[in-house]
Amino acid sequence: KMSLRFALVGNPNCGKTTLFNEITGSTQYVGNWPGVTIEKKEGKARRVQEDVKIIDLPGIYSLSPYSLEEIIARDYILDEKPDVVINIIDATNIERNLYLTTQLIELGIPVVAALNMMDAVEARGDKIDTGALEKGIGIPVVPTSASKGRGVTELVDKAIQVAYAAASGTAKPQAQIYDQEVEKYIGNIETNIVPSLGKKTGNARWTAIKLLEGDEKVLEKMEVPAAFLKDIEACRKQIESHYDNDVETVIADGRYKMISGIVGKAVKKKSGSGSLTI
Ligand code: GDP
Ligand code: K
Ligand code: MG
Repeated sequence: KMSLRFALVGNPNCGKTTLFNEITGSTQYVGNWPGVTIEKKEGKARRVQEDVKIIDLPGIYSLSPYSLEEIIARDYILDEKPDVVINIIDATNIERNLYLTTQLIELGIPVVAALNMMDAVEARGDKIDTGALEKGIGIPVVPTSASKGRGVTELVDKAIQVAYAAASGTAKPQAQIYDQEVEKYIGNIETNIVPSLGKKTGNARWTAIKLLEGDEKVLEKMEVPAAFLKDIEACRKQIESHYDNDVETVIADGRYKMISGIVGKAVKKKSGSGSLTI
């Protein structure tokens, strides 16, 4: 029997608090994140044999370091290393919500998705093929309706399974989701620069992507030497001239392209209710 820690991550209004309450019941306590007035909630999972602590991270749309909420969530995941991140996806807004999912997966930590608000999807007459979604994003997906208490036990059980699998070292290699041109530079930085950096943060691939994106927090944290900064800048210039666009946009477009491919396969909207009708 292990002591586990799961972090809840999702866009604002995806049902995170409802799910947190449903999982933890009356065991929760509320404080603040150090130095800021953003609420931090923790609790223990009910109805499970294992000792599972649940942390509610701030609602965010992305893991870029532009808002306090994003920085808190990202730093918690990188520095405190929860055993599993439970990513809550608002199924009625799946395409937008999956943007954060692609970034969480990139961190290389165990992630389980809660496909929440499935009752609302069903009420509209839409269908989501969970299997196709799992295959597309490469992580387990559990349908839930937090406000109706549905799927919550299954979700926590799945997260426990994933935690055990991760502890036994059966993690899969990450999918390459960007164009060959972009992957070439990611691979280059991952192999030639990341291993030589004194400090470590995240996994090597994630760090390489962040360096390529010019993520200031990561550049700062890693204390990247000037010679490497020059090499990274050269990679950025190559990408920018190849795509005639800035690197951040090229990388974001890679994520959007992957997401729309997955959504096209997994979501069937009721006839007449949208452009995704198949
Ligand atoms: P948070 O901002 O992510 O913490 O979201 P909340 O838990 O506050 O939920 C936002 C709204 O969605 C509230 O009105 C909830 O009652 C509602 N909600 C949460 N989960 C579900 C669900 O599974 N189905 C439906 N229909 N509504 C939900
Ligand atoms: K809310
Ligand atoms: Mg909330």
